[in-house]
Amino acid sequence: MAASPAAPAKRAEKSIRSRPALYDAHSVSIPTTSVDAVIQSLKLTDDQLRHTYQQMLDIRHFEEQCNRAFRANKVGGYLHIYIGQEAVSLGTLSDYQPGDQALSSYRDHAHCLVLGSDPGQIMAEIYGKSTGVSRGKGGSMHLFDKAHGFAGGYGIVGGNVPLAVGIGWALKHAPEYKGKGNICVCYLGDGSMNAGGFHEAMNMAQLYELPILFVLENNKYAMGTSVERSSANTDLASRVDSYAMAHSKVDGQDYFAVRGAASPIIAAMRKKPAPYFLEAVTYRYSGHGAADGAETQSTYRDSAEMDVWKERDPLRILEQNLRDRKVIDDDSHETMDKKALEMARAAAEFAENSPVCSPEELTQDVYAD
Ligand SMILES: Cc1ncc(C[n+]2csc(CCOP(=O)(O)OP(=O)(O)O)c2C)c(N)n1
Ligand SMILES: [Mg+2]
Repeated sequence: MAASPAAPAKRAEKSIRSRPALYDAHSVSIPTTSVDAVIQSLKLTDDQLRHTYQQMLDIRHFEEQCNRAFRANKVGGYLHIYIGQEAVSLGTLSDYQPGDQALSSYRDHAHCLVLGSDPGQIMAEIYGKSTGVSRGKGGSMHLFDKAHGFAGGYGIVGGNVPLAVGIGWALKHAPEYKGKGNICVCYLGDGSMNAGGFHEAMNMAQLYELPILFVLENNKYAMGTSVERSSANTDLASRVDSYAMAHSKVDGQDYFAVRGAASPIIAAMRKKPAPYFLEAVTYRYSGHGAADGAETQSTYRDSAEMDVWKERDPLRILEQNLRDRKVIDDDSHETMDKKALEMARAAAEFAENSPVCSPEELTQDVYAD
């Protein structure tokens, strides 16, 4: 008997309010992490932990500054804010070594900052100024900084994933990179997992055993479309089973959970190249883009859901962990917070005072016939 057409119709009618709740990170099965075990096994010193916290504060203040700049009409083009997801990039890039490469989607400011790009040059790029990391021609979505191992942010959803395969191949086989133990870290959103190129890339990465850590930043939405509305199998990491790729899931709000998972994977990958798929379950506190204003209300996320996730703010979780261990206190916290705010303001000032591209520069560094 032919399948009834009722099922797809019913699926299409499903209200966004009636979807199964993925309200908290624990509704998916994620192993809990012992912070002390991570600190001990990685031998993290108090100075290193303070540096990590400073980096997270830097990302938060930088993104807030971007938001203010956007509202003041300083930003040319799109702006996608990373607030809420900070622990993911930080936890997976803390083991960066020179020669490693990272690439991400258009939500790319944090990745570039963590890798050590100059905040002023990142902000200048976001403003579209010629002092920007891509000389003002890429904007917020297309940061690029070869010197710091950032192989780009990409505006085409999933477009960076096949590129990571090329980079992974070069790191494993090209004479100038081969044998150095370098890896590629490729960030992707849940929205890229149904694109054809994603599946081709997973297959090739595994087939050729390339040193690529794929980091899925599962913030549960692709613009206004939830994972439940777009994916037949919502256990996203498990989908790379089809390609025989190793995978796991972590709590993307907890720096120590992400770092505790990523560090041993990266260490193993440096010794013996092979890909790994790490799903970080996280949440963006802002709207999809700065223009959609969905921080406080939304047509696709209800406020109860947003409130639950804001309780699990990665910055507050890291702060509490470090206060509990007496690594930071009120005074040091205030000093670090001020430093981050000043960094973000100085970056904006640099961008503000930088020139736009001259007409001659517009045709430089672009392909022409
Ligand atoms: C190939 C392609 N299709 C559609 C779009 C439009 N688009 C821009 S962002 C986006 C959502 C992507 O969501 P996700 O991958 O989950 O990343 P997030 O924004 O959540 O970080 C879409 C569909 C695009 N940029 N590229
Ligand atoms: Mg998403």
